[in-house]
Amino acid sequence: MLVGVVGKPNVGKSTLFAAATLKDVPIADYPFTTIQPNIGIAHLRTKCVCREMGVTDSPRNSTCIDGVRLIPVKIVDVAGLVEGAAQGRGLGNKFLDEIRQADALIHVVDASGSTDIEGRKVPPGSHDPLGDVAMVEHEFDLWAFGLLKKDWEKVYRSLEQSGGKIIDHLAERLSGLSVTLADVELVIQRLHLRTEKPSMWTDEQLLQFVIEIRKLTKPSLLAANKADLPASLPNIEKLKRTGRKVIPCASEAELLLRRAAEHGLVEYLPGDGRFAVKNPERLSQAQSNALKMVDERVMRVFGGTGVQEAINQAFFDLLKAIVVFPVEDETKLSDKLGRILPDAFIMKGGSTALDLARTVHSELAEGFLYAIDARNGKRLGADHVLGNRDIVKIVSGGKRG
Ligand SMILES: Nc1nc2c(ncn2[C@@H]2O[C@H](COP(=O)(O)OP(=O)(O)O)[C@@H](O)[C@H]2O)c(=O)[nH]1
Ligand SMILES: [Mg+2]
Repeated sequence: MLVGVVGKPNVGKSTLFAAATLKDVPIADYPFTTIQPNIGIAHLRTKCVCREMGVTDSPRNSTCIDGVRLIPVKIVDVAGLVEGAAQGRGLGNKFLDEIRQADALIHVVDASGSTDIEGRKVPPGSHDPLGDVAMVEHEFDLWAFGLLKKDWEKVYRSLEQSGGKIIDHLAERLSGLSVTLADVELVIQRLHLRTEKPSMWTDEQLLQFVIEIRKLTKPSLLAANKADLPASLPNIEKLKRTGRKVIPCASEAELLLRRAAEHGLVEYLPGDGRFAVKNPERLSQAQSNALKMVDERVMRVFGGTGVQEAINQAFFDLLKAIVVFPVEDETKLSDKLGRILPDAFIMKGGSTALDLARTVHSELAEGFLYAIDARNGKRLGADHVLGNRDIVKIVSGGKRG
């Protein structure tokens, strides 16, 4: 699962990305390989099961601080998108290439309205961020539309002659966008498009098709950034009135807090609703003022900077992710080496006990016999759907079972 950070230029995408991927707490070097420069490791924040189970854990693939489990996830900082990107303007092609891989999007918006549609500075409050959201999404749609439209006639002619299926063609053409055959089928059904006669589809219908495909396969939330600026308040309300998921964000404040925490100046965990200054005498006047501003304009108004909230909601709400704790000893909640609750895995909602076995090790899955719910000792079958924060032992007849 990969979450993309998108938006027009100068809204604070890179600031949010930097804040989200900064290692401000002592975190182990997880074995993430082949990371591209714009892909970083952020963390999901979730209540650990250690306290509920009355154990002191020794995490390996994640971190546990005061009962808060921080689990690594990948996010990608996508190039800014401008009008005309679908025709290759600006970094358009780069943008569209990077966004392909994302399963969900954090769409960053300059809620303060202090940048125009191209991202140039204008007086705060003078630009309407609603238009920016529409522009970015429209460019994506135009690009996907272009992808289908370029040889549309040739395609439907040959399909109508050969009896081939338009659904297969569409799924194939969009596969690079992580769109599946089932996604295509669902959208076609919803729009009542006639699959036997694609030649009858109008441009509007084809555009509607890509719009629905985007909504289904790239679900997004709006990070209403620069929320610390007073001009943001009315725009945040306006954005919320669209009915979309909106999270007020102050990325710069989050970056400041994480850096201050890293240097031991404040006590702050990403996603906390407040922070505490540790040694006031170590702060310069400027640092002290900056922290005071963050407290007054961000923490007290919004109850947090919103950055961690945006990441959490992208995974938990948009992607319906769950966290599962696999263990090898269901009574001690440990692995073979005695490490308590060593791993926390993020899995797609609807994942089964067998899916978990696959995630842990392919041999575990091959020899899968059953699983055990460590909370109550109950046996779970291969297709038992796991719940959030389940603690599970896999019993396998394989070598590693
Ligand atoms: N006031 C305020 N400014 C911010 C915030 N986040 C980013 N900025 C500023 O917005 C500008 C653009 O930020 P950047 O992250 O480079 O934007 P990007 O082009 O979308 O990646 C910079 O001057 C940032 O300092 C924020 O939360 N509040
Ligand atoms: Mg940037």
